[in-house]
Amino acid sequence: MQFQSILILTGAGISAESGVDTFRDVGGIWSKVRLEDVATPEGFARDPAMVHDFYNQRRAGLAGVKPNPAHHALARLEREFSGSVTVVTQNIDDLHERAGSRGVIHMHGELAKALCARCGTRGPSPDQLSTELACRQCGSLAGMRPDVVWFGEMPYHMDMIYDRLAAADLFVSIGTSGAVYPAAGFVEDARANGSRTLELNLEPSAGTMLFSEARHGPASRLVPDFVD
Ligand code: BJW
Repeated sequence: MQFQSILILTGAGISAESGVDTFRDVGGIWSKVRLEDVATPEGFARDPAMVHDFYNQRRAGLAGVKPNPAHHALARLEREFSGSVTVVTQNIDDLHERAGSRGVIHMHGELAKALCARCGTRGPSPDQLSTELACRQCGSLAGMRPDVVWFGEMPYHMDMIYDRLAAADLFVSIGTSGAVYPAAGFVEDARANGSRTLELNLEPSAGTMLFSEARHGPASRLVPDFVD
C-alpha cells in the first residue's frame, strides 16, 4: 500500500454479519423502537427503566456474537501495515477488540461501560444497569446510565479524531449509512486535507458521491479484499 497513515471509520454494518442489528436498514433498531425514547437524554429522563432495558438487552446480545472476517481483517491490517492505522468506531460493541484491534476509538461510547450522569465517573457496567444502582463515587441514586452518546450529546475523543484525520492520507468508511453527524462529515474533512477516501458499504451511503472510490457489498468480503 502506498499510504502511510490510514484512518478507518466503522459503523453498524461491519457488525451486521456477526448478528448485531443495524439502525436504519429494513428491520433495524429504529424500526422497533423510537430513537427519541431510547437514544436521547430527554428519553432517559422520561423513562430510565425503559432505556436501561433497551441497553441491557443489547449488552446481553453481545455474549452470543463473535467478530466476523471484516473485524479480523482490520486487526490484521493494524498488525502488518508498516504505517499507522487508527480505527474509529461508532459502534458500542467490542467486536474490534475481540478480533485483536488495539486502541480503538469509540466515538459513541461502549456498552461495557457505565457513566454517572451526576458526577461524570465512568466504570465497567454491570450486566444489568438499573435505576436502583448507586454511583460508587458520589453515591447518587438513579444517575447511572450506559456510557453511550445520545443525540444532542458531544461524541467522545473528537480532538484526537480530528488530529488523526488531519494526519491520514487514506480515509476508509466501512458499514455506515452516513446519516449521523459528526461522523458523516469526516469524508469532507478528509477530502479537504487532500486524503484519498474509500467507502466500503453494502449499498451507496448518503455521502457516497463524496468518496474518491466506493465499493459495495458485504463487509465480510470487501474488507478482507481491501486489506489483502
Ligand atoms: C452493511 C452490511 C454489511 C448493512 N456489510 N455494510 C450537522 C452537523 C453536526 C451535527 C448534526 C448535524 N445535523 C444534525 C446533527 C445532530 C445529530 C445528527 O447527526 N442527527 C442526524 C439524524 C441528522 N448528531 C448528534 O446529535 C451527535 N452529536 C453532535 O452532533 O454533537 C455536536 C457536534 C457537532 C460537531 C462536531 C462535534 C459535535 C451525536 C450522535 C449520537 C448518535 N448516537 C447513536 C446511538 C449510540 C448508542 C447506541 O448504539 O445506541 O449512534 S444513533 C446511531 O446512529 C448510533 C450509530 O453509531 C449511529 C450511526 O449509525 P450507523 O453506524 O451508520 O448505522 P446505520 O444503521 O445507519 O447504517 C448501517 C449501514 O451499514 C447501512 O448503510 C447499510 O447499508 C450498511 N450495511 N449490512 C456492509 N453486511
